[in-house]
Amino acid sequence: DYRPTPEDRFSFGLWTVGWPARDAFGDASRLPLDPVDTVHRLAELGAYGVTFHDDDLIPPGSDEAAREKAVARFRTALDETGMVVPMATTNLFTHPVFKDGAFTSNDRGVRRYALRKVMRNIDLAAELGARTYVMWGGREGTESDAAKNIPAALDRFREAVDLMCQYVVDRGYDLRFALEPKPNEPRGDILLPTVGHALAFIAQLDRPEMVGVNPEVGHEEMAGLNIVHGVGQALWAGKLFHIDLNGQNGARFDQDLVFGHGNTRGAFFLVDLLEHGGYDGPRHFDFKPLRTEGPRGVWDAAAANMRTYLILRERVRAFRADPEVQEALAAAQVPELSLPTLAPGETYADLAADAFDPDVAGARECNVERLDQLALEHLLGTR
Ligand code: 3MF
Ligand code: MG
Ligand code: MG
Ligand code: MG
Repeated sequence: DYRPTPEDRFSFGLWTVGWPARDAFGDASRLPLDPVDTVHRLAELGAYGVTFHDDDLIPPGSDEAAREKAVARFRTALDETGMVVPMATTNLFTHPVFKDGAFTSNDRGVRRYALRKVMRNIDLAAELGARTYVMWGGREGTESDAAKNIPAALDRFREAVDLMCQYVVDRGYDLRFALEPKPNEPRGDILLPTVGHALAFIAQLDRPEMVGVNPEVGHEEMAGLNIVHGVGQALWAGKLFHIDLNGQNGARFDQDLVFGHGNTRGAFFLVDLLEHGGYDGPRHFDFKPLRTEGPRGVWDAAAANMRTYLILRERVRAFRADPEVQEALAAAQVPELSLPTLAPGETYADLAADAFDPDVAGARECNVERLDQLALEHLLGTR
């Protein structure tokens, strides 16, 4: 009956259901939520975890006493519900101080302030048991390339990530970082725009083993890219530390729809990859309930993310178990790709002995259409 349980490891950001639906053209259409209520509601719905930006939990400008009170209330809610905090992150984008970037602001004082803000929230993340710390550089970018030296910005980005890794090591925290790529919005162009850019950046760090990626479905699709390929390459590189699931309809503004609302076929193949590709981390939803919705719609949407994931999980399992699919996969030579191109003991010199007719191979049928229709029919629930 698609009822989520903590074993499914579904998590939500406080900022998702808590989004008051203020956008670039309109005022808030909903009231803000109390994080404590959010933890209780999410637990009732079957989630296991909740994530936050520092400012989601501790309203900016809070004094020490208000900060401690907010954290204590949140901790009590976690204890009462058994909810965990698998991930935390920093808001380095709302306050105007970050308008030209945080780690990559041209202003050195801003960069130093951003690092202090991150370190402070890393302490809280570790205290609350988080194992992943996400870095989304929403303001690290440009509208005018006259105003930013990109290689210098990447030097500063690397300096910041290296420093934060050093901080975690020095403190002895059991925490890894996950960079979240996004091509644009709020900046015209954002640094580390795709999973591929982020993976290449990680290779340049002092401690690459401590840093992975947090791909978001909608972010890759905004760039016109295939999220299954991005997540597949992250998994292949051992870098899928976390994931932001949501829905998006192609290359346009960041929609943050419910998971599966948008590119549903992509969602089907993504669940197949997550379930069968060796990812065992949280299934984290980073979505926004539609601005049209009130309190009922907000929780309908939260539940819909998990229900859709579970439906798709059932569908991909049925797809894999279907004997006709097995046969169609074989007919499309899908298992053959897992065989190394050279046999054990062979060298490239052995290739010369092959009797191979490219014209015959060129004329072979790849049998993709039947397989793809079987996938679609499983997705549509007709098989
Ligand atoms: C923006 C995002 C961010 C990140 C978050 C870190 C506000 O498009 O996706 O959400 O996910 O900052 O997890
Ligand atoms: Mg996003
Ligand atoms: Mg998004
Ligand atoms: Mg996100």
